[in-house]
Amino acid sequence: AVVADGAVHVPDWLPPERRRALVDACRAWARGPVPLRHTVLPGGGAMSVRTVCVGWHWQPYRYSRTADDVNGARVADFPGWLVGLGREALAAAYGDGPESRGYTPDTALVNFYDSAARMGMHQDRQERSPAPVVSLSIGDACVFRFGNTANRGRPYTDVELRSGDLFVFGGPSRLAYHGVPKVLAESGDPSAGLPRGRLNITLRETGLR
Ligand code: MD5
Ligand code: FE
Repeated sequence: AVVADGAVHVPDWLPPERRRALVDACRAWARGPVPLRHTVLPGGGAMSVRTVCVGWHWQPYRYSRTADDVNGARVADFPGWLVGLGREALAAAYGDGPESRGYTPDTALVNFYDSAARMGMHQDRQERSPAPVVSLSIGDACVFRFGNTANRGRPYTDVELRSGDLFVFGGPSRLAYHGVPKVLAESGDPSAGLPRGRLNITLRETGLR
């Protein structure tokens, strides 16, 4: 479904065996070289989600190759198969054109939500590339709030994201405010291999080198 110009929700896109494979890959990244942790914001507060990054390390508010705010290690390389997954995702959302074939994401942010975790309304503006963001959800469902480009408040649209759902944010939607006000505990997907909680993987082009 097209939620806004450039924002496309494809429910149940990822089949169960690919959900499990992504969960396994995320578990391996969470073991190192940089551990899954609550990112600390400049004001001193810790985010309620736990995050691990691949390719480039996101910290508020810049990308680096090393996790200077965690253990100083260089983040895991961005694997070629994840570029392929990003291109498949863009083709599913927008069609198999030059934009999909040329998509070359170089960072993945892996966010793990327990049932109490939230993400406040924000824009993703650290990337220098205008390329779309690919979002994959696995495990418990959530309420995803898709807002406008002007401010954190209304108008916004609440969308339920469930296990296997794909959401692509491009074009005019790339800089929309968005957040996760609620995880739907125990709404899960036993086939995904996650005992509890929600996993979200976003693929992005940083535009850095
Ligand atoms: C999540 N993650 O469910 C969301 C899904 C993040 C984050 O927000 O920054 O890690 S990605 C949603 C997203 C990304 C880029 C643009 C827009 C939404 N958008 O224009 O609405 O953990
Ligand atoms: Fe975001």
